[in-house]
Amino acid sequence: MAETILITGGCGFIGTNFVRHMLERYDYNVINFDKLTYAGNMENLKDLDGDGRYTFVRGDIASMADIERVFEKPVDVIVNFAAESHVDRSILDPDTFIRTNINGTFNLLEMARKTGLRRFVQISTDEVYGSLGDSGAFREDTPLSPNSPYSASKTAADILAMAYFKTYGMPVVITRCSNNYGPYQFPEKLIPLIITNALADTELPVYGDGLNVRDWIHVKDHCAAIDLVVHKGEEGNVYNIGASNERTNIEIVELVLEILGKPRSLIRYVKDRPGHDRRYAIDSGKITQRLDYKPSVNFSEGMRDTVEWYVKNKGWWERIKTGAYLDYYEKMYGNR
Ligand code: NAD
Ligand code: TDX
Repeated sequence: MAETILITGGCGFIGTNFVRHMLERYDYNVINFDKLTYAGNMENLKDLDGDGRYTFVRGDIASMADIERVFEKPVDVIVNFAAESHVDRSILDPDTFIRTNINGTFNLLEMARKTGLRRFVQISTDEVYGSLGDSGAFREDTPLSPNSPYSASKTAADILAMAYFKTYGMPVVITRCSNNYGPYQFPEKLIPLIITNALADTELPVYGDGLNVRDWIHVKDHCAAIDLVVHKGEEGNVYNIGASNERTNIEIVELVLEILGKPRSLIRYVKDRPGHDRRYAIDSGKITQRLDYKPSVNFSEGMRDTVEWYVKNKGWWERIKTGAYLDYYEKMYGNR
């Protein structure tokens, strides 16, 4: 009988791409468990209606009653994407980050401890390592040093998950990936925000001096790496995931402008993010050597495809940008 994989947060950016990745390649029964916060969008997976291997359950990982409902049938593998994921929102309102990212992960670990399962994959982030200077890259043994309420909550979840491996022998594996880009990313994040603002000929807000560095990976490569970890990762291990594409933020903004043929005059330097991490860079040596990981998307091609996706799927982001998102945008950027 096919195994059941519980994917939490499957209506978000990476979860959507991962649900598709798994159904295209395997025969798992996939349960997508999602609270449908502002960031969750059922429209992303509408075409899976009618696929007998796919079930959507609306639920909150911070509610044990909701989790119990989904565990009425055995679950073999959990991949926990569900999280509040935006650093700026964590600065405005940290509450939900603690609730979902820490208490939610705790609930899933507790349920998995009671029922037993084959694998628990905790999707973490490179932000748990803090910020780098001009050189070097994060390795799995780099000390954890988070700087935002978001990254602190993700760090707490990682430490808890690893404690469940050490104390209860739970089959936990953790992944820490760098900044993702690609289709279905919510337009509050740098790349889709810049693309959609540029398409609408509105200002492109760049924090501080625009020289903070992020290390970009296409979401497809991230999903392929998680697939490797689900099937071949070793219990009790952390795997960093990246694709060696370090860019300053201003380089990213200029690249989007060039692809779209829009003017540099749209750029507006605004007040910096408090506690803004200067540079991230990921050393993916461990997953490359041990699990044969190799990213496949060339950065400039991946960026062109991503811009094209937002051009072709205007309706998807326009619906988002006209709803409650407008209030957030005003609160966030109104007086910067
Ligand atoms: P996202 O914000 O696009 O999606 C999050 C999803 O989780 C949404 O569908 C939302 O409805 C759901 N969710 C939120 N709270 C929930 C709750 N309490 N119960 C159930 N569902 C809930 O996020 P994303 O960018 O797809 O990130 C997914 C995961 O990957 C997160 O854990 C994030 O920390 C991690 N990550 C993201 C990146 C990145 O660049 N986006 C990089 C590294 C790691
Ligand atoms: O309007 C903006 N202007 C700007 O200059 C926004 C939204 C961002 N920025 C800068 C801040 C960062 O240096 O761009 C960079 C990227 O910002 P985000 O897209 O908000 O991503 P980041 O803060 O790096 O975090 C992301 O990567 C790690 C994800 O949102 C996290 O979920 C993931 O863990």
